[in-house]
Amino acid sequence: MSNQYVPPKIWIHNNDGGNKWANINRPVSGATHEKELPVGEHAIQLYSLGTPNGQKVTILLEELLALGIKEAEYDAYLINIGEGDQFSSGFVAVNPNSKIPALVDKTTGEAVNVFESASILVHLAEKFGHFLPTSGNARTTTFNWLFWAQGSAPFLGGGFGHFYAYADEKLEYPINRFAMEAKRQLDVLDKQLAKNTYVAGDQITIADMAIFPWYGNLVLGNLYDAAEFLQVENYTHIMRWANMLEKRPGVQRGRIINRAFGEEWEQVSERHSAEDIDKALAKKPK
Ligand SMILES: N[C@@H](CCC(=O)N[C@@H](CS)C(=O)NCC(=O)O)C(=O)O
Repeated sequence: MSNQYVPPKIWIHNNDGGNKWANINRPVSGATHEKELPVGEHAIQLYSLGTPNGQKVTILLEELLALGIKEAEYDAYLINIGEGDQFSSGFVAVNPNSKIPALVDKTTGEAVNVFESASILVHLAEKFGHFLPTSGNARTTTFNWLFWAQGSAPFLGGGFGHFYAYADEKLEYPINRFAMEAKRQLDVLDKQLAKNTYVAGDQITIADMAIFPWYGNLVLGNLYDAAEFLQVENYTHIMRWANMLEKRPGVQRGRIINRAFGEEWEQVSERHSAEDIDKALAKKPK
């Protein structure tokens, strides 16, 4: 017990310890530097990164485009959070919370800033009239699972993923605590998917698009290299659902946009037209 951390009376920010994130995050909000955001030709401008939270939005946009909705065309610009792009004056003006994804929608003429991934999903689903039931139990169920994802995934990402995969020092207490919570969440989702084809029933909704990038990627082995550690193959209903979603062209396209990591072929750092993704997919190894 002698080397145990004893919190000081007053917490002081110290950015010389920890991993790369220690130098980026600060205990205050706001811009660190002046820089405008780039603006493309479409009415929808997305500023994001291909992390699970970013993938939610690009999967929805690509699913909308797959339905033939041309008004969902968009420009997607890379916000490299490892380089501090989320703290530029331009990004902070769109999202004062300095986290991707953020979107500017000018489809109605007047620009509206949209941030928080679930808010973006609801905004786009309502605007285009797809993937969110308009009334009744199906709408409430979709919201139940959408909000479940928003409340649960930070324990998987910021909790389990941070301590298991990112923290330099592997600490037993937080890894145990968050592995237990991650498995509990997987069990909750598995039971829901045992009774339903998609998360909120027999139709795909924005709840699937919010949950797949975290829990689908986790069981498919695309997140934290934790498939064995968490014994994800035991969640057979999530496996079935994740494999089904992974085959959708909208998901395959959406998951590689604004990537600054992963395989070289999948790094579509910016997206301005369907061609940007087509070119990357053509390079995908068979
Ligand atoms: N609740 C937010 C979470 C977004 C979020 O955590 N984004 C991360 C990347 S996945 C981020 O931008 N981190 C940058 C930082 O913390 O400085 C949402 O759903 O949009």
